[in-house]
Amino acid sequence: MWAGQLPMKILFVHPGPLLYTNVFLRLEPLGLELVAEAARRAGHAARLVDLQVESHADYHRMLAEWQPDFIAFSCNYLANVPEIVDLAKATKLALPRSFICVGGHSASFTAWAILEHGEGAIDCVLKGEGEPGIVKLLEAVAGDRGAIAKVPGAVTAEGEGPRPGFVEHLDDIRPARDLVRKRRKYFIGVLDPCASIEFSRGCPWDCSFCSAWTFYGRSYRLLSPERVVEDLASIREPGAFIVDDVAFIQQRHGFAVGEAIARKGIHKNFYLETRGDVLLRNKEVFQFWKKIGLTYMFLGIEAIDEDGLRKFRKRIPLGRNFEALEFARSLGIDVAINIIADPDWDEDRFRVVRDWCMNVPEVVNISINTPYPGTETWLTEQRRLQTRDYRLFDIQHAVLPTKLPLAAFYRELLHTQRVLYRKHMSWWTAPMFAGVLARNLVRGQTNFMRGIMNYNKVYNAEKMLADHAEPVRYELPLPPRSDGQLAKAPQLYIHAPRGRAGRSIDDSTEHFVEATRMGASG
Ligand code: B12
Ligand code: SF4
Repeated sequence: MWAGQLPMKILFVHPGPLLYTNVFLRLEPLGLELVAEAARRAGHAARLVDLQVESHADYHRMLAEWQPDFIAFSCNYLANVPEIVDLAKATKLALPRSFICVGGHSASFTAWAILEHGEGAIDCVLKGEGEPGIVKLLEAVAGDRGAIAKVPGAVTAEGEGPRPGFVEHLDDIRPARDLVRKRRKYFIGVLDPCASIEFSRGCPWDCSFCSAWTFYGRSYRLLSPERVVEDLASIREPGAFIVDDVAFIQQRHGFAVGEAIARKGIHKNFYLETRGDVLLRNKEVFQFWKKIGLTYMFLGIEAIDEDGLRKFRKRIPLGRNFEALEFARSLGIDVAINIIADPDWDEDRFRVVRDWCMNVPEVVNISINTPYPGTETWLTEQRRLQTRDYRLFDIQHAVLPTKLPLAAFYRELLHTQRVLYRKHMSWWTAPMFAGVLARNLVRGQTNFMRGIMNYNKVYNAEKMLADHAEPVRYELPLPPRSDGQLAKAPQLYIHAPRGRAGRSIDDSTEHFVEATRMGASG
C-alpha cells in the first residue's frame, strides 16, 4: 500500500548546479514552484529543496525528519539526469513506501530511459506542463493506483498515459515562491538578488537546434497584465528575470504589461531574452521597457558569418542581426549575445571569433553546438556522438567529434572564453557597476562576487577533459536512425500541436513568424 491517503506530504526537489550556475547566474526554480502550488491547492502539504543552493545532506535530513509520501524531482536539464536517478535510488532505499516522480523539460523527452535508469526506484515520469498533470497523478496515487498509468503525460512501468494536457488558463496558476528557503541566493550578474517571472509560455518559431517549441507543441500563450502585476508586486527582490523564450513577440502585450507595471508604481531591474528580428519589429516596446527598468538583454545571434548562420538555417539575414545589435546598443542597456561554437572549429576559426568578439561592446557567451533529444538536430545530425554521458550535455562540453584534438579544442575554447571574461570583468567593474557591487556587498549579497572568484576553478581545460574520462553509469539512448527528412515534428512534440488556434498572436505577428521560422514543423 502507498503511504498516502489525502492529504499527502510532497517534497519537490530541484537538482544541483550545472557548470556555470556558480559563476554567472543561478535562478529560482519557477517551474517547480508552479507545480508545487498546484499540489498545495489540491490539498496536499508541500515543501521544496533546491539543490542549487542546498546540499544533498540537507535533502537527506529533510527525508528523515519529514518522511514525505511523494517526492517530485524537476529535470529540465539533461546534465542533471544522473544526479536525479541516484537520488531517487537512495530515496527509495530510505523510504521504500514513498512514490517517486520525475517531471520537467528534459525528462519529458527521455521518459523511458529515465524509468529504465531508475531500475524500479522511479515510479513515474510525468511529461509536459506539470500543473494539471500533478493533480491527477496525486489523485491516482492516493486513491486508485490502477489509474496511475492512465494519467495524461504519465509514463510508468505499466505503460504510457495519453498526451499531457495544457494548463487551461495561465492566469489561474501561481508559483509557491514562499517554499523556496534561500531566496537571496538567486542572481544574474549584478542583479543580485533576482527573482524569476513568466509573461508568456511557449514559442511560435521552430529552430532546428531548440526544444522549446517541440515541448509546447509550437503553442504560445499569454499571461494577462493584471496577473503579471499581481505576481510582480509580491516579489521583494529588486531584480526580475523574465523567463519567456522570446520576450515581447507582440507589441500590444508588451505595452499592456509594461503600462500596468508603471501604473502600479513597481520598480524593478529586468532581464529578458529575445530575437533580433523581434527587437527590430517592436522597437517602441523595448524603448518603453528601458524607461521602466529593462537593464539586461540577451539576444540570440548564434553565428557571426553567413555560413554559420546558414547552418542554423535562421531566416534572419545577417545584416538584420547587426542592425538589431546596433538598436540594442542605442537603448543604453547591457546586451549579451550567444555564439554557438561548432566542434569542427579550428584555431583559425576561434581566432576570427575572438577578434570579432573583442570588437563589439556586448558581453559574448560561447556555447557548443549540442544535439538534444526533442530537437530536430537530434534526429538529423549525421555526425556520431562521441559520448552519451548525460553530464556532458550541458552545451559547455563537446559531445560531437571535434576537428582539433579534444584537448586543443578545449584550450582554444577556454582561451576564447577567458579573453571574453576579461572583457566582461572590465565591463562589470566599470564605474557604473562599481557602486551597485559595493551596495550589494554591504547588503550581504555576495553571489556575484563569489561567482567572479569561482571562474578559474570552473572553467579549466584539464577539468573539462577529466569530465570526459569519468566513468559513465547512465547513457542517453541513441537517436532513432534518421532518413535525412526534416518533417519530424509529430515525432518531437510533447504537447499536441493545436495549430494556429494554439497561438495567442495576431495575424500580422503570425505572418511575421511564418516568414522567419525555419520550417521544421512543416
Ligand atoms: C529560464 C531558462 C534558464 C534559466 C534557468 C531557470 C531555472 N532555474 O530553472 C537559466 C538562464 C539559468 C538557464 C540556463 C541554462 N539553460 Co535554460 N532555459 C530556460 C528557459 C528559457 C525557460 C525555463 C523556464 O523557467 N520556464 C518557465 C517554467 C514555468 O517552466 P519549466 O521550468 O519548464 O517548468 C514546467 C515544466 O517543465 C514542468 N516541470 C518542471 N519541473 C517539474 C517537476 C515535476 C515533478 C513535474 C511533474 C513537472 C515539472 O512543469 C512546469 C510548469 O509547467 C528554457 C526554455 C523553455 N521554454 O523551457 C531553457 C532550457 C530549459 N534551457 C536549456 C539549456 C540548454 C540551458 C543551459 C544548459 C544553457 C547553457 N548556456 O549552459 C543552461 C544550464 C542551466 C543550469 N542549471 O545551469 C535548454 C534545455 C536543454 C536540455 N534538454 O537540457 C532549454 C529547453 C532551452 C533550449 N533552447 O532548448 N536556462
Ligand atoms: S526562437 Fe528558436 S531558439 Fe528561440 S526559443 Fe523559439 S524555437 Fe527556440
